[in-house]
Amino acid sequence: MLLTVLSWICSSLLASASGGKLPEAEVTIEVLHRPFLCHRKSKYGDIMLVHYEGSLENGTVFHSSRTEGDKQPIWFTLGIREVIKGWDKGLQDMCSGEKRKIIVPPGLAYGKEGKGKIPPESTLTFIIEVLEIRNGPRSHESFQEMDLNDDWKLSKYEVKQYLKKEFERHGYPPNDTLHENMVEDIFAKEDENKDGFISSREFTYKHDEL
Ligand SMILES: *[C@@H]1O[C@H](CO)[C@@H](O)[C@H](O)[C@H]1NC(C)=O
Ligand SMILES: *[C@@H]1O[C@H](CO)[C@@H](O)[C@H](O)[C@H]1NC(C)=O
Ligand SMILES: [Ca+2]
Ligand SMILES: [Ca+2]
Repeated sequence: MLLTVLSWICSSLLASASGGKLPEAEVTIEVLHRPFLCHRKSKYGDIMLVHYEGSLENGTVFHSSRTEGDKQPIWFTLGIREVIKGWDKGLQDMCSGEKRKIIVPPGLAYGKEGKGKIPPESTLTFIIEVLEIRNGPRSHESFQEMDLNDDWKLSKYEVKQYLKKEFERHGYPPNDTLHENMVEDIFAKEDENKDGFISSREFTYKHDEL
């Protein structure tokens, strides 16, 4: 999906933006429903489709994906700070169909600033229902899919083929210039040892942020 391609490109920026560390309060997790069958559990780098409702300490709901906006569930990538830290921490090991209540301290949510309807220093409660879990762009499976010649590294050609395919799948017209620019961007960020390939180690998320 295009979104995941873009989040792949942005992920190293997002991961490095999280700044200094203080001892932090933890997320409280309560499992409200867990399906009998669970084929896989969510892990860092997965993309997840969820419905959620968020409320303040006094019970006021500040957002509900089922009733507000376009009423659609949202996709996000777990573990890359695309969402608040409390979600990255509190939504691991979930099954498709599982429902959780998580209580997130301000330090793992919107902190001192708050955001929109959320006042500064708010502890937030979310009811989150997972509808779908897919391999994210950083998964082992994605790497294997991209590594056309199975040599455990990605060449520029392989990354470009992947972008082309993803854009086509989303109905975008072919644009060689765009894809080449994106490939250059990706290699500038991800090919750390500058050998012209992205190794599986370079490809995998660095998890030390969490
Ligand atoms: C709950 O807190 C929010 C933010 O401080 C406030 O706007 C809202 O009026 C409060 N609701 C109730 C029922 O106290
Ligand atoms: C292709 O992408 C380039 C670079 O992003 C852009 O400038 C150009 O307008 C695009 N061409 C088409 C036909 O969309
Ligand atoms: Ca390869
Ligand atoms: Ca490399």
